[in-house]
Amino acid sequence: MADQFQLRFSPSLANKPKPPPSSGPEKKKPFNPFENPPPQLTIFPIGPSHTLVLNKFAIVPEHAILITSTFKPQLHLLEADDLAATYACIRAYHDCLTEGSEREELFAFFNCGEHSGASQPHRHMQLLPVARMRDGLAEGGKAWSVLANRLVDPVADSSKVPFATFVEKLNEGVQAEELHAVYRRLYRRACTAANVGVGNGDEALLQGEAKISYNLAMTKDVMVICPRTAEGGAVIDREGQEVGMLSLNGTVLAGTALVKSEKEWDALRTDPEQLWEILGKIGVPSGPLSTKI
Ligand code: B4P
Repeated sequence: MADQFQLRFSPSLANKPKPPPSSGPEKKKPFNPFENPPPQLTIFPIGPSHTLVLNKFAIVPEHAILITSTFKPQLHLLEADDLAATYACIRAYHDCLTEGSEREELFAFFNCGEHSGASQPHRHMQLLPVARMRDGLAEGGKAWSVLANRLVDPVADSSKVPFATFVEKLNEGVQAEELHAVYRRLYRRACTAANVGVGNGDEALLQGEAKISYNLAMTKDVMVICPRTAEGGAVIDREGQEVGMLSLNGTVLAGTALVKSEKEWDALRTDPEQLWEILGKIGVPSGPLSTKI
């Protein structure tokens, strides 16, 4: 299974501009890149409530972001229209078949909460073309496939990961209300696994801010939720020195991880087991609760 995990190296991200620390008496409101996205990055509106924009710091080409057209908190539970707009993008990408081309898939992910890899508070879903995630892999990326899709088969070796995931299949043409019902079921099971908010009744669990950190992934065929308890873990080189931190966001549910320094890259490539150990620390241990439907 470890060989089906994809490790990416993006040194340029280490130099990505960071917002200035917000200290001192005149605390400035942090910049929100999704409040008024520039026209060069704006693709088009998706329904009345969402807008598709390009990611300014994309790791793979065509990395798009689906933002709410007016501010909504990233930390709040998703609504039916968030999921419907995401599914509409996934479907449209799949159905758009030009002559001589093959059908292509989108991988959608959402980071929610302090341990999930999230940084922007304005609600947004991220969309990655699966074909672009294969670019550059050996033999056209035949050995790698999207982890979220593999998780529906609980007995397959390729579905085994050291953190709990909750997954349901999606019917073709699934509508907004059904997507929302699937999301709420998966979220409730993730809360149970994380032992958080359970016993307070659905009313408290399914309103307002999420009670857990989690990543959500969606493809044409599945929705997955992974409860998160840590953003990542330290990377250690052969001499036993800590050379950096591996941080994982929702792309972990595609079966990928990203490093930003050569030392981290070398340490993880020479010792792939270490990647597995870090993955074992980011969520709830996989076990009987982590069953699939
Ligand atoms: P968040 O949910 O808030 O956080 P994130 O994905 O972890 O992004 P962040 O920017 O914190 O992470 P990192 O440097 O590690 O998403 C915010 C999104 O908005 C990000 O996609 C960000 O790039 C984008 N954004 C920020 N400012 C913007 C602006 N002014 N205009 C438009 N978009 C803006 O990672 C950088 C990127 O690499 C992220 O997109 C991340 O999703 C991606 N990535 C990480 N692991 C990956 C992997 N294994 N494969 C492919 N891509 C990967």
